[in-house]
Amino acid sequence: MKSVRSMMLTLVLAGSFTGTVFAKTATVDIQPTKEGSSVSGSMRLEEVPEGLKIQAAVKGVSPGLHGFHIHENGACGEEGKAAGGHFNPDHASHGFLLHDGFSFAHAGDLGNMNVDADGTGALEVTLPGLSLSTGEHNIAGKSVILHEKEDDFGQPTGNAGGRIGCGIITEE
Ligand SMILES: [Cu+2]
Repeated sequence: MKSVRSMMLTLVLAGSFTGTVFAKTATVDIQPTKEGSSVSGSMRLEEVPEGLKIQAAVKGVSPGLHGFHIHENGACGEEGKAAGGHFNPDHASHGFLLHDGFSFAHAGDLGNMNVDADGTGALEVTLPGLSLSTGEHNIAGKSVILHEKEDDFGQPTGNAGGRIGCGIITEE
């Protein structure tokens, strides 16, 4: 009995150790979609036990709320249109993922980035269920889009207008 117990303890310890060492991370370099635009930013993503931790910061953006989403294609061309629609593997309607979950929001519906009078904005959120490694909610290689206008959560995509910033989620 004693040896079985110690073996189980070893397995548990090995599991948590592995989880710590191999927690996946990714970064995004947010670039302007149009020449002459001052928009820039970065984002860091990290798998944590509660989900996927996202830390984003932008600058050179007009003050106010700007829709901020994960889009389905890992591409930023054509003024951001190449990124395609919102990442939406569940074929859900548009919403706010943190509040509405995968059944009532696109998996890419991060909501809005609030930009201050000095043109900078930051967002930090942990989203349960998103991943950089496995399952249908894996967002590695997808794109991040910063929109011209506020996401008002209207259908079908939040009326956030043009795409002013874009970057690709790149695993480290
Ligand atoms: Cu979008």
